[in-house]
Amino acid sequence: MELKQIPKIRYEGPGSKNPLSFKYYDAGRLINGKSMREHLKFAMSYWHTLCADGTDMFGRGTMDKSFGTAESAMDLYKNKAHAAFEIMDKLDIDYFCFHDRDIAPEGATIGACNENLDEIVSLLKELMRQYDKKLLWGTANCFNHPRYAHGAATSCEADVFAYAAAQVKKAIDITIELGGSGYVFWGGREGYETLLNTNMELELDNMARLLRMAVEYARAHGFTGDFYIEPKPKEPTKHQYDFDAAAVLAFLRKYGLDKDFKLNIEANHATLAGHTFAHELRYARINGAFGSIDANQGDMLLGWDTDQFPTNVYETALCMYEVLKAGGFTNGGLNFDAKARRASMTLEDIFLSYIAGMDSFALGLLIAAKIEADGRLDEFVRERYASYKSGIGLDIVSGKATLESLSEYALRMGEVKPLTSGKQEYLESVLNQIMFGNF
Ligand code: XUL
Ligand code: CO
Repeated sequence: MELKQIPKIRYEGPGSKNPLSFKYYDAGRLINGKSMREHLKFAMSYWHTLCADGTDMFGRGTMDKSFGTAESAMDLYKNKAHAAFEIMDKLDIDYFCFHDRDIAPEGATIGACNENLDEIVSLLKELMRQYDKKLLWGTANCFNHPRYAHGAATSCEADVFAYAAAQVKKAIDITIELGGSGYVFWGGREGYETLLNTNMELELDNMARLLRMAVEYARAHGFTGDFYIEPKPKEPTKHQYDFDAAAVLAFLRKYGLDKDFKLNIEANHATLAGHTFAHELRYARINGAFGSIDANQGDMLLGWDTDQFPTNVYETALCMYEVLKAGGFTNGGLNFDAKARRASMTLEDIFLSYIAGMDSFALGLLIAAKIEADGRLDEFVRERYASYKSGIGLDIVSGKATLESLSEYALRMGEVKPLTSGKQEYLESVLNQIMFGNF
């Protein structure tokens, strides 16, 4: 099947058996007064959708991502650009995200890379206008090329740091040029394999230096969007510095960068760090750092970043619950940092995968709104901490209590036993009831 043969994907409802239709994602449907489109802010990842061809550690590509014939590398990337917008148009996805090296071929020098980028960026700008699409965020790929073997900002070689800085500058320029509402730093190879050869202190200081330079440059050149760090604990390096939301926030605070950065939370990165997706979102939210989401899922039986399209509705529901609690997205959105499996190799599979992901998030949103409307979970949590609303609890949270006053209070009390049940099983069954309702 060729791209032009794929129809526009439309909402047909849960009863439809047409694979090329949405069963739950109904863009205009209002949830709490806001359309599904506005709540979910779906974005297409350029790298997985237009570039990844199924290559893995044990085998070559299985997918044809050339999107037509091409005489030159530039023609190939122009084909990809046209295909990108046709895919977004057919899926009714409003946003996209890219790395500099996804959209244009590398040149022999950074100057040549930049020239290639300029040509493609003007094409993207035209296509964005024509199709009415927006850039959610841009980023620089400072991890693929062999020069980044020791990292980019954390490389032991200053020339590599300089090269990465040049790449980041250009990626910021094109993000601004295309009106992007965000700029992401995922720490590619910013980590280490062994402390035996690593000056961790210098590497972390340097990583902060590059981020500071990026913020200063972008703000001076009119970038008003959000900067994000995307935590990930491992892969490609054994120990990535941006391990998880907590580690990233501590890093940002140490270097005084916390006002400039929010977090881009990825589901599969959360689980690699030994957390749930919702944990990372909650951690970001309560620290005022919730920014954007890389929507995907991992495989609990595999220990790496499988970047699967999200279909686990428990996960999408608890994710959207956090998004609703955060008051929704501002500059961020739901970027499908996800790829079809190597054996799902047809062009149609791209669409089936996105439909699966978008429908799973539409369900997640519907369920999250139901959880809020039902109120039992919120009420349970409120009640669970009710002891802090009055008496000694209120003294503790208001700052009135001291170690001495609490000691006097405890001496008067005698033995203390827990009075309340955590009721985990009950709450899980409430969630099931909300999710599945009547059959
Ligand atoms: C890698 C990953 C990246 C970032 C952008 O695991 O998630 O694609 O999202 O660099
Ligand atoms: Co990602």
